[in-house]
Amino acid sequence: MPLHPTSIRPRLATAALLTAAALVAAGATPLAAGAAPAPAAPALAAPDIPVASVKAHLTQLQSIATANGGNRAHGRPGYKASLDYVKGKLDAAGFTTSVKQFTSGGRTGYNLVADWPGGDTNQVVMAGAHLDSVTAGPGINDNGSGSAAILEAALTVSRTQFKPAKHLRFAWWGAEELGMVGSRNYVNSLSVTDRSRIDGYLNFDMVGSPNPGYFVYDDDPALEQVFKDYYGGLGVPTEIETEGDGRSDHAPFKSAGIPVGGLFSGADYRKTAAQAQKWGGTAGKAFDACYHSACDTSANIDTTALDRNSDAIAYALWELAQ
Ligand code: DTR
Ligand code: CA
Ligand code: ZN
Ligand code: ZN
Repeated sequence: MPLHPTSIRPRLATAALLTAAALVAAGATPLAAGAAPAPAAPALAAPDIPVASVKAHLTQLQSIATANGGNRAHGRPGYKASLDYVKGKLDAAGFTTSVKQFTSGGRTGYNLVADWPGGDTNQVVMAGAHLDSVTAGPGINDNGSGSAAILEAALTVSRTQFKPAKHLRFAWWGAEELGMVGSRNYVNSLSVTDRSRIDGYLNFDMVGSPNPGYFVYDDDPALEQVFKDYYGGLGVPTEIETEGDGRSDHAPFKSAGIPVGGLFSGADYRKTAAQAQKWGGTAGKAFDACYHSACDTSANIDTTALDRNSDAIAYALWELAQ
């Protein structure tokens, strides 16, 4: 049984029931007499994601920006160098990677999709983050943070040789800052059947804001709940994400009828006094005062928020995919 009653697409349970019913209708015995059903493998607890490893990826993304005119924007050399960095790590860890090229604004962009071999490809659990920055700066919180967090989650899948029942897929999107171009391109490229195979898409766009809030997308009840469970266990209160509805790469998935969820630590909105009470930080100041600016550097990260959100990502993947 799924952990949560209002689960994302409970197709497995439905399929199992239909199969059993069909067997009974055909006069077959679903189980040999006396044979006990194979016990379900015990669910593995999610691993801790080392925040130092996530920060090491951010250091690399910062260096890439510095070496390429100060940004990692769509159509600029810093974007492709970022993609090559992430792809190199995933290839070495045993992922099946694919780079899809597209054109936007007369410049070439790329999505990177990484599949972890195994699991039921009719039940895909997907995590994504945009890898492009704006041209104004290196984009370390927006969105090196989400990119590095899901990269380290993927590398942890490999390190632990996680063998989930469902199929895991990770994606790094190009040209989000031009209007979710890469993710829209990807969703448009999928057949109706391939779309229906995605049980859930989790989006991580800004998860290390320097004056952080803890926001959970409320688009799908089961995906929302898994993050609330994680934060409930930490004793950290969360709020529903309202700042970015439709403003990131989950939007094309949602429009296509795919359940979406995600985390967000805040952009240019200001933290209220009530939020500073429960989360700490500075009331009256933006969650990320360097949003879309040159100062969105590796100094523009709250390590605690990055750590919690990285661990929450692993928790959600391990819960949803087993
Ligand atoms: N990260 C911003 C877009 C954005 C603003 N608020 C939210 C909330 C949730 C996700 C994304 C956003 C950007 O890419 O510019
Ligand atoms: Ca951690
Ligand atoms: Zn942005
Ligand atoms: Zn962003």
